[in-house]
Amino acid sequence: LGITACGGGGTSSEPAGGEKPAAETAASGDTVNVNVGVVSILTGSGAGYGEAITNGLKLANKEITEQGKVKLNLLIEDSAGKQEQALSSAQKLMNSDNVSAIIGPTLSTEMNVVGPEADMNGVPIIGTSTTAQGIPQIGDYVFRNSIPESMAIPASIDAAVKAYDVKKVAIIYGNDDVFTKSGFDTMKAVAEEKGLEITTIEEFQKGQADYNAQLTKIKGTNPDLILASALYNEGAVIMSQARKMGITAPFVGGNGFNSPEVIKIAGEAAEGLIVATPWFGDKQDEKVQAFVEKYTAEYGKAPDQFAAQAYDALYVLADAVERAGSDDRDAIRDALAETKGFKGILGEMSFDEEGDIVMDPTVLTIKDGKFQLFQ
Ligand code: 1QQ
Repeated sequence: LGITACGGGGTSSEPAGGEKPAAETAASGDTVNVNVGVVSILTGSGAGYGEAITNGLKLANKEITEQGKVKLNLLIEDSAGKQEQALSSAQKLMNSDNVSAIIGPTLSTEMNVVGPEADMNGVPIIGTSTTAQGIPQIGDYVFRNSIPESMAIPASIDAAVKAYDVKKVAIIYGNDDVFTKSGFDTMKAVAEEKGLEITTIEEFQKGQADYNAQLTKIKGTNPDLILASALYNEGAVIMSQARKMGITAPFVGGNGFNSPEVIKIAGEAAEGLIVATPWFGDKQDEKVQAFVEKYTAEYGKAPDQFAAQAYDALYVLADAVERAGSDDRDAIRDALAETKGFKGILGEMSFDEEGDIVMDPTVLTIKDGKFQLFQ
């Protein structure tokens, strides 16, 4: 894989002398005891993503601890969805808490600053929800188990074009976020590739409340389909305002729309939304249903894609830690890179040579207030 000694792993956080005493590495017998940092959105806009992610991680960790092969101590930090806070949280985890690996952060915008820092420090980091172009390519220590927009968007647009007579599309996207911009790039490229006419391209910013100007323009161009690249807060409001204005064209959304928060906020206006995701909670699969049951019993609501991806990610990490047989950052990174044919609740996944996920998405739609198979 051509791994260089870049950063070398933990130079700043290991005790002087390099090697940790065996007693610190082994909890009891040969159970490897590892500190795992988590950077997630726990407060503010986007906390719906972070809540699902941390719930998924905690549930997985409970089971992993019970199985007793490795012991992961989760140290959870709030990024509030902000780049600077994500970075300072990660620095604290790496430099003071001596973590062997990091799960998160939630947004690609955050990963764009945290990823290079983790890579420089030689700390393996797994994004469980980051879908922008270029995330695993940040460096050898950066992985993700979330399907990139570049794989999901073609699948959802393809399904929409097959189901409806689509010739003209309008695009709306957030121009101040790494993920929403990347999703837009893919949407535009796919539309062009398919020979669809792009009637208008509209932009918005995080936290915007009024989309009247953008939606009026979209309505005037009478598209057959609207492609939206947004996080759930903005995305849901865009859908409700569109329906209130009498826009009836179906929406295709990127990863930001894969949250039940969209249904909570937009209600009926969310009906008909088309997305692509590796997670389908009603899949007739023993492992999936067991997870749904356990999660629902624990948290009083069904898991979403973000919970499922986080749950699988912690198992992928636990598996790598077990194979590494130590808390050494480099050894864990190398074991992670060798993850092939891992069977989780999302299905079977592998990391490619860049640390990106290899897995096919499923196309879903919102029907009767619920994500269902789009067919
Ligand atoms: C990203 C995303 C967001 C929707 C994560 C919550 O996909 O920032 O990459």
